[in-house]
Amino acid sequence: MSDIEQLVAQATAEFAGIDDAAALEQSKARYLGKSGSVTELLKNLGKLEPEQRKRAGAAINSAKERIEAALNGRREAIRLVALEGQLEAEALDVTLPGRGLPTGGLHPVTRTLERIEALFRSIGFDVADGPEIEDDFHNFTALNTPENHPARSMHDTFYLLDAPGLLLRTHTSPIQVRFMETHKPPIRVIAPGRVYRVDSDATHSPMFHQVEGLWIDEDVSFADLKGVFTDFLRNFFEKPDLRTRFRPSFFPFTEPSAEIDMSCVFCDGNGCRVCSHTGWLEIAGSGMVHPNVLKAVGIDSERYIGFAFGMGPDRLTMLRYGVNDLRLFFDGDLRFLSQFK
Ligand code: 2NM
Repeated sequence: MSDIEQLVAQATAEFAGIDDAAALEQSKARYLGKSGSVTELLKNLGKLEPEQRKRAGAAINSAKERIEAALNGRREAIRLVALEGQLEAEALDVTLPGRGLPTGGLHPVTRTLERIEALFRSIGFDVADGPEIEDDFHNFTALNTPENHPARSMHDTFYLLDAPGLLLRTHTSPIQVRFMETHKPPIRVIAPGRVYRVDSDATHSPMFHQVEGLWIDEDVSFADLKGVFTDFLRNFFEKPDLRTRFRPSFFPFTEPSAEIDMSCVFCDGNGCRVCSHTGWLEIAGSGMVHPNVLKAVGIDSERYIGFAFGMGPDRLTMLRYGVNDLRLFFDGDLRFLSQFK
């Protein structure tokens, strides 16, 4: 074999044994680089006779071409191996199920409030709100609850240390008071919101929710109260056969006053653990608005009369969803809250 053919064989064998791109380029330089073996041969052509130069030139060029072909073949092979490796390393299983986007949801008590609002709006009630920091007049005095009344005691009411005369509202009645101050009868309004009392145990939170309702006109009766509230409960719990009973009670702002019980939504009134085997659940307070309340807001108590009620949407939410601990609503634990999405 001539020197040139040996060079081709050597280069081809050398390339074949390399599987690294950088090493291959170094190897290429030994044959085709500035001072590579093939380049050296070409440089020496000038020393030959024209006839010889022609033949040797053709042989060297042929060798160069074959070495380049071997080089390019090897380059391509190395590139393909690298590509295979990369594809394998970056493989995606497009058949895996998606992880989903974490979406928020409304708090269960918010859902109850919105449900109550929608039901009362459907029978013509307005929905009002007001400040959570109130003054004595709107939280107590206007509601026929005088200066020395026990409900005003430090035990029940959060007073603001730096603002004498201001307190955290203990019920949403001050919303009703403000509404009556600014609207003329007929008045139909519900007042949902947060209220605050110094009280904290398994069944009492220092912050809880209330929804109060008020209907004032010339001829609103206790029978209207019974009809409106019973109808509301039947719609809220989606139980057309739900029954109510009204027991005599006392509130400073209503006369007469009544506690409202409903037939137990778990046993339909037959008696179970939830209703302490009585068949009844206490669900709201109510009554005919006291004339002193109407007088305090400038409504003619000889001409106008009406009913009011107050209920706890936190408890309504517990009953509707079967939750047995009030504190779950205010702990902010997503394992609990995300069950209501
Ligand atoms: C209750 C029970 C009975 C009530 C009274 C008023 C107002 F402002 F008209 F006087 N609003 N809500 C009321 C009456 C609230 O909660 C247990």
